[in-house]
Amino acid sequence: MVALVMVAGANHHEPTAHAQSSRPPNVLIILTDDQRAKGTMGVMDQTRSLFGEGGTKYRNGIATTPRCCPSRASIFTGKYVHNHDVRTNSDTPLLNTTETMQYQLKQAGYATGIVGKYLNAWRISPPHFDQWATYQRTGYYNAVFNYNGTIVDVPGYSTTYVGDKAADVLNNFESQDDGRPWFMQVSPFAPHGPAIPEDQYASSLISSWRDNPATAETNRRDKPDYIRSSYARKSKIMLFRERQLRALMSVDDMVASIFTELEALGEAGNTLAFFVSDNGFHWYEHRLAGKRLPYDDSLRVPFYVRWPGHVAAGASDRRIVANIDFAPTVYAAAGINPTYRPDGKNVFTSHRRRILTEGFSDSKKPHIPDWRSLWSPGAVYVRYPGLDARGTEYYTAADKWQLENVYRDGIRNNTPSNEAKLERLLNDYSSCRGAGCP
Ligand SMILES: [Ca+2]
Ligand SMILES: [Ca+2]
Ligand SMILES: [Ca+2]
Repeated sequence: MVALVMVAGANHHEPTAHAQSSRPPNVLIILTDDQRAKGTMGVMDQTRSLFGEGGTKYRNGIATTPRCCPSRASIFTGKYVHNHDVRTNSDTPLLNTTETMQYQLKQAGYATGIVGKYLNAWRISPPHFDQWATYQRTGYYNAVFNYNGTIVDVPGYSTTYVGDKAADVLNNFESQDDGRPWFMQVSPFAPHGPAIPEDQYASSLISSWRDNPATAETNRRDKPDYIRSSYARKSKIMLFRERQLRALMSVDDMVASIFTELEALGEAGNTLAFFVSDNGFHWYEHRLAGKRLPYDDSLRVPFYVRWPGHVAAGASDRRIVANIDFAPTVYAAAGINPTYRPDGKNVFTSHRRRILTEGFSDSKKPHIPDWRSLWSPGAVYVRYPGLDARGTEYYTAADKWQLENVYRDGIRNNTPSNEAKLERLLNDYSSCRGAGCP
């Protein structure tokens, strides 16, 4: 294995001697559940200090399919959903677990661990992990875990338990063989609904909500029928927002505790660490609550990368990056040639103009149809394979709140060549594989 030297984004600097001679890095992915990008990091001072000041913040981080298991399978594999086949939360048996980071890194000599959520509805021990403490039953208090094969009732707060077990697994790896690199995913259930805060944060002050143009959108006649017929109760979402933010306060403590442990073990320096969420969440934007939709509040996730000496500290990067990029980035950093071809790209070297996002219907919310979209910051083209063309959406770069779908009068009537080009790209990308993917 060889360590590559890479420098992210705006703050270009020369690689250090340490970087050039370093061993393959440990890899840590901290993955939250249903944490949207907008308005959630403000309660996470410690995480922003570690990852924002200590690493690079990607402002255009995307979940290519904004839903739990499809997105988590994309993180493990580096593939789009149309190539790993986990389209819904019940499709997890379809995952080929040898085409995952845990399998490929383990084969290359890494110790592998996972603490927290693996894949919903998965009730056996997670394959290709040496150590684990995974939710057998999710929840905030009184969750049930599978800790290295033993079922454990956890009456206390589960986010805290996840942090404690992450420290235990790290200590086990380091005491067994300090020279062996490890891969670990830490994935608390928070701030997924019901987002019950830890007792100490149950009445913590939350900054007051400020409406944005998308939450104030009253005219939705431009949008497809399934959107126009969906309504959320604003008062209910506002209370849920407060619970989510309070639940994130404990995640912030958990992140800090893991880095305290890494420092104590002397491992904080050569650890390539990511902080990300599996999907976004609407807080009343377009009068909607929840995820799974082709709009920015579903797609955008917090996205930070930290690797001292390799990744610029305190930098902000506007390139488009996504859940499918973790595996390719990790393989490059560890100097591993995987036995399969991921669809994503190395975040340190890629320069996309746009990305494919895709949603898949299922019986749980049958009113949400299949969709495919070309996404770039502000300009979005959405097609619904099962709906006629009247459902198509196009939002221009000038309409960053996605308030006025101009497909009918903007694209279709005025710029037919542009529409043909978008349609051709979307068709190509919807079945892309490996290097052919955007
Ligand atoms: Ca989720
Ligand atoms: Ca070590
Ligand atoms: Ca509108």
